[in-house]
Amino acid sequence: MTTTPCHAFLGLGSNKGESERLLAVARDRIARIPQTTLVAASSVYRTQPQLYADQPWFWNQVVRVQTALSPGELLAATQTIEAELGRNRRQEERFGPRTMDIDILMFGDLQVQDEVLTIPHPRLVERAFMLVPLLELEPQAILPDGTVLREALDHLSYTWSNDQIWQAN
Ligand code: PH2
Ligand code: MG
Ligand code: MG
Repeated sequence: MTTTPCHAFLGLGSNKGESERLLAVARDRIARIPQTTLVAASSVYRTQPQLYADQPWFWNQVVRVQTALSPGELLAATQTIEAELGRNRRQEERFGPRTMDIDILMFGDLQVQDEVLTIPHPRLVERAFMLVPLLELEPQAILPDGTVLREALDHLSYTWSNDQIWQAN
């Protein structure tokens, strides 16, 4: 299925292997996804692990793409890149260390909920490590349900501080 070109935000995360290099490779592969253009990339952030604390700090970044793919096609392409960068979902723990995680955070104004995909990302509003880089690219970002992401981040401010998430470059 093809749709009118749509702006989507992808969240990248790595805390296993050569994370900084893996982020660069992931960006390069994302730029080569068919019918898809890499439009912008946020700074790279070093972030304290959330949900499962006993693991190395992450490297996180958000990129904006323009794509004519459907959400399912974009997901398949990003999962191929994760696998090429050494990710093996069967061997890893949920929320645990990974070489590369690529999450679709937003996809235009689309809301998707099926067995494989939920858009916007269901935990985006709880995750400063995604909100901070996303807001760097799109300070006025609003979810399809009207949630103002700047306000969502402000509500989180009691659970994270600048020493838990900081810009690496
Ligand atoms: N990803 C997770 C779990 N926890 N913590 C940080 N700081 N960054 C992540 O990308 C991350 C996490 C599961 O996807
Ligand atoms: Mg993921
Ligand atoms: Mg994730």
